[in-house]
Amino acid sequence: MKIKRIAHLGVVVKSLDEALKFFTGGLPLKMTHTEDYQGMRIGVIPVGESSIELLQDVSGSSAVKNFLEKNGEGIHHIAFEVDDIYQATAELKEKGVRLIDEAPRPGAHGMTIAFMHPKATHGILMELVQPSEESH
Ligand code: CMX
Repeated sequence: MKIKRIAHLGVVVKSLDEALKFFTGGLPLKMTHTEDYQGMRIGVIPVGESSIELLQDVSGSSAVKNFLEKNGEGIHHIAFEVDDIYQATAELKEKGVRLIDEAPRPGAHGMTIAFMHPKATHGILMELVQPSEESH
């Protein structure tokens, strides 16, 4: 498995609009696009070769809802870009690393993704991503 870069840091926020006042008003950054994905509103803010992915729950039952209730706003996950996500998940499985997604699945922004379980990664939710031609 080859990890190429940190693709993004996922940050859970209560309100994307409110958070942008700091991330693009306070910091000299720009949001390049938003996407509605599985009950979340996601805002992507490039930072060099990586980005910050702001995640707002809009459905009341998304994957970030529990996290926000338990922990409040903050860093939710770190995503690594790999060159071959099928090979990467197979390798991790073989090494006994607990995966949330045993098989890679379609994620936001046209990426193929797979999450490892935070109990297997020293308390950090980690995602593997592999961009496709349509990814942004
Ligand atoms: N970072 C670190 N630990 C986390 C965590 C996170 N983001 N989310 C949950 N945990 C920990 C909890 O603290 C809990 O630990 P304890 O048992 O010690 O209390 C344990 O993991 C289980 O958490 P939970 O709240 O009981 O269970 P959830 O129903 O919230 O499920 C998880 C947690 C990680 C399995 C689930 O959120 C998941 O499947 N996540 C993957 C998908 C995802 O997060 N998508 C959102 C990002 C958008 C995208 O897809 O890019």
